[in-house]
Amino acid sequence: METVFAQLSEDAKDFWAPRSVARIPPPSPLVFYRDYVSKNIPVIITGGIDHWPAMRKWTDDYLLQTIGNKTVTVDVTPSGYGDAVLALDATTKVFVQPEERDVTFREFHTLYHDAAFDGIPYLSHQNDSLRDQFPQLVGDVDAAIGFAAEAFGNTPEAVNLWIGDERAVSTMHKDHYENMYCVVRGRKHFTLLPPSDVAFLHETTYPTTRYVHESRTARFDAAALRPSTHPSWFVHVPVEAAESTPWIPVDPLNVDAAQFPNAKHIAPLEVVLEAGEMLYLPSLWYHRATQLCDTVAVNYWHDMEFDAKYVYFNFVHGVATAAKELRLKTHSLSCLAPARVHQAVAAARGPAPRTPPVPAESLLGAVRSASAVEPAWNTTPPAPTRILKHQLLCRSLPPSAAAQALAPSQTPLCLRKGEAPKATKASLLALRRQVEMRLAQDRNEERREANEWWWPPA
Ligand SMILES: O=C(O)CCC(=O)C(=O)O
Repeated sequence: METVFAQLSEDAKDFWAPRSVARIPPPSPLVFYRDYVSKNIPVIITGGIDHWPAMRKWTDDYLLQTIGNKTVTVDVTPSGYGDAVLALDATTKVFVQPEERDVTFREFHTLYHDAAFDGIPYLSHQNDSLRDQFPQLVGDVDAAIGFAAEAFGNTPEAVNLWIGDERAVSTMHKDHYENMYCVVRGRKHFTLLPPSDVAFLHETTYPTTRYVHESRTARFDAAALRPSTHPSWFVHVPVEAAESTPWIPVDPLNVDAAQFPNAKHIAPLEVVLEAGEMLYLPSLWYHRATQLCDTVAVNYWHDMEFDAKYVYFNFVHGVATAAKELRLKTHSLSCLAPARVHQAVAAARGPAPRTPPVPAESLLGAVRSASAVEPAWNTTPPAPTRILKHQLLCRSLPPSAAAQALAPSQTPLCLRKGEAPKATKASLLALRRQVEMRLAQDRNEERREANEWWWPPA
């Protein structure tokens, strides 16, 4: 299997993914679409945001004066690595999110410059943070990058503000967004890998946890707090309704070859984005990001097109996951940690006794009502394909009682990347799979042809 993935990676390098990221002046929408978006290739655009008032205005003094008293959400971590895989002990790894603190921008500024502060603050809230938390600054940047919005065929779904320095790192991950990332001040460093490298990144699903500083533990159940490797920081591991997050444990800049042998095939692209430049970071590309100094940036996330690349990526992702599971199953039991032995024994025993099948009709009903409810992210009713797309990506769970009853442990909503969307996606896909299985069992061709049930009723 490894040779097949290695061949895919070679082919990607030979025929598609560039060996370096080009710099171009602002293109026309047509050229941008033809040469980059449709090919899913990153590019840096120079001179595209020189006209932004932000380029002149966004000094510390101006920001303090304009938004100093505004409440902002700051991500704080002991190590600078928020949204990252963390080893709690020799056998337990978790996906850890940063502690979120609501403070005034002035307080953030003080913490950020305070060498004695016990933590690394990064203003990286996402969730449309520029438009949502900083309306006073919105007029200082363009509402969208014109040529890009036209090429993508939509307006930005989120516009985010990022303020941090070289201490903060966003670890390797991918997004279902087309991303236009603009540096206003400072320098940003990106490490990029094409989606075709998915099999080399050892994606694994980890329990979802969050950092908690010792000064803020009072609101948590002590039994759910685990010590972290930083003496004054804990990790909150929820006991009930635990969620899990698939994430990449490989750091492309510091590969642990013993733990992650497949990562030897990666050849990351490294990009330094200077002030005034913007990176087109194509959807599904894996990326790690940090700052090389004090940096202020704004990015625009646009819905991606769910076309052939999405379908092929899902297939390769699925094959990579299956190959990993197969490798685990065939691995000698004596080499496995106790939990794995447990899993392997359970797998060897085969599936649990069948429970009576849920009638296809009630599953169909659940899916229909899940599809029919308009999601809450937009006041304009989205077109049916948009609903389907969002359900598949699960940025918002249709608040259908039926869907929730079938997936009781999953929490609705979440704009934040890497959180509940995955869980919701899993629940909808699981529903769909169950329905498809029942339909196949029934061999009811008529019902099969009426496959539109997956689409919301007109
Ligand atoms: O700037 C960062 O720290 C992360 C950016 C990122 O992951 C994104 O825009 O998708």
